[in-house]
Amino acid sequence: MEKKKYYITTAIAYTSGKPHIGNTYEIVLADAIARFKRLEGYDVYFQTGTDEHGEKIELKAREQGKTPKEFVDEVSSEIKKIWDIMNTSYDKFVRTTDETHEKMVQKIFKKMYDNGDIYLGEYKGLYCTPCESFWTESQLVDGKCPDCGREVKEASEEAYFFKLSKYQKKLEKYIEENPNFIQPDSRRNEMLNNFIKPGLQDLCVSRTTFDWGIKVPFNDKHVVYVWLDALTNYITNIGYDVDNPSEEFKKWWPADLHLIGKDIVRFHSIYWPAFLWSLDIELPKQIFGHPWLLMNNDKIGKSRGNAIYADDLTEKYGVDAVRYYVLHEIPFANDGNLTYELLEERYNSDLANILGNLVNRTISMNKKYFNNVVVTSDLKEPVDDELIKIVTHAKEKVKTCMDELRVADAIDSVFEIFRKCNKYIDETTPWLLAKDENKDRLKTVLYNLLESIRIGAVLLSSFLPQTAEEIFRQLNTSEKTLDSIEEFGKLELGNTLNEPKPLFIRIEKDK
Ligand code: ME8
Repeated sequence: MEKKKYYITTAIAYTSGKPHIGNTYEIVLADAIARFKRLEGYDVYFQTGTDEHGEKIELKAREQGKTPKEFVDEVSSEIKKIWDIMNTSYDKFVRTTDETHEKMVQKIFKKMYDNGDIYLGEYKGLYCTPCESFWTESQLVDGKCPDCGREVKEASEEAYFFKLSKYQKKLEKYIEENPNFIQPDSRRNEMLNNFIKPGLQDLCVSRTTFDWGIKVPFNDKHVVYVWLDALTNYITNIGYDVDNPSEEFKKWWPADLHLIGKDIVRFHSIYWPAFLWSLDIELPKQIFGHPWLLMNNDKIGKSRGNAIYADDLTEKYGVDAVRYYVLHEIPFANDGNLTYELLEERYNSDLANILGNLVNRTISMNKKYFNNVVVTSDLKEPVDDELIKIVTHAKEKVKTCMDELRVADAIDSVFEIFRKCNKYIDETTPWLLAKDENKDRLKTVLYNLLESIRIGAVLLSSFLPQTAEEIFRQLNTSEKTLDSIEEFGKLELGNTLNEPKPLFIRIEKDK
């Protein structure tokens, strides 16, 4: 049977500077979803990359005495490096300065012009340079940019416009009829009620005030608006062509999920559908606007001096600890908070204690009592059934959470296994069984623990891939698939475990 496909994208990050831990959250979240889909047997294509044009980037490059291209080359590779440090399994890292992308954006612009959706006009408005956005008077908050709170300036220019207004009714109807198109619901309602229903104005899609962008193909005084340039990355990099879309494009499009932050849902759920309709292309299946990570309950930003970077954190705590924190602490629809205290607390209590200690204790006991060999017996007790029930049900729970993109809840469901195992140790007291020379019962207990840990590791592998691999290594098992946890008991009898090795070393408070 042909595998079902799953195409997932993240936002492409601005190459204006090094991405902070908030930006990094998104790629880790997407990675967990992509890995889980692969585990489920989907043919996954996971795309990420960088958004490299625009006035802000041109200015930053100038500040540093570099050409825009030199500057974006550096920042883009820095971003890619962080995505790699975080062990993210993207299939393609795209850049909007790639020639194929640039050429296709020009063709797209021309197609929209030829079909009458783009026309030449004059733009007068209030412009926020850092956000590359024009605003109307009524959209400003205290006279400032509603997105970043900075000053806006009057600007007027000859410009091309996209007929966004033409698509308003169609968009309203589409979003109302497809409640899952924009998620979570709070974002969907915000889009409908605050932006779409009050009316959509035509969108200015070219600029003449700076150079660093893709030239409008038939009028090179103009560069293409960054959001038209950026959004189309989702199709230009999978072989879209205006006249003759490739087989690759037909295979992957429509995207199953555009994973983006809450601040850019507007661009993805209003401009993007209209652009796609103009090109006569189907809409993506879902746009998910994830919440933000805050630092000490404050917005993370370089100008605030509180930016934290993933590489600094991983150096101190390890990659999987940082992955665990961001995946676990940011709930489905509300912002999450990062503090060093909470990070260290989670590290010690969840990773070092509940998980690390469990694995270490279990493998050490098996070494001590059975010389590292995996054994079992027929001696069962009701307390085993309770454990087995929780462990075998976890898969469905995790799957349900992941289908709804409730990743933090999914991790909790995996940890329920480890919590239950710890309780099972307290209930069965293996050291007393050993003392009483109740070896057969001890065999069952240790097998149940080792097998539960294996099942937990299979489910953990999408979130903490290195940790899961290390558990498999210590268990010396090749049973790592989702199928292998359908039933309890697949851990190979007679295998010799590897030496126990702590997964996470506790952080001492005063260090
Ligand atoms: O918006 N917590 O790029 P970007 C979580 N180039 N996510 C955060 C965050 C935080 N504190 N801060 C930012 C852009 N993000 C455009 C995208 S897509 C066609 C173009 C998220 O580098 C933000 O919401 O400013 C966005 O999804 C991503 O990081 C990249 O942000």
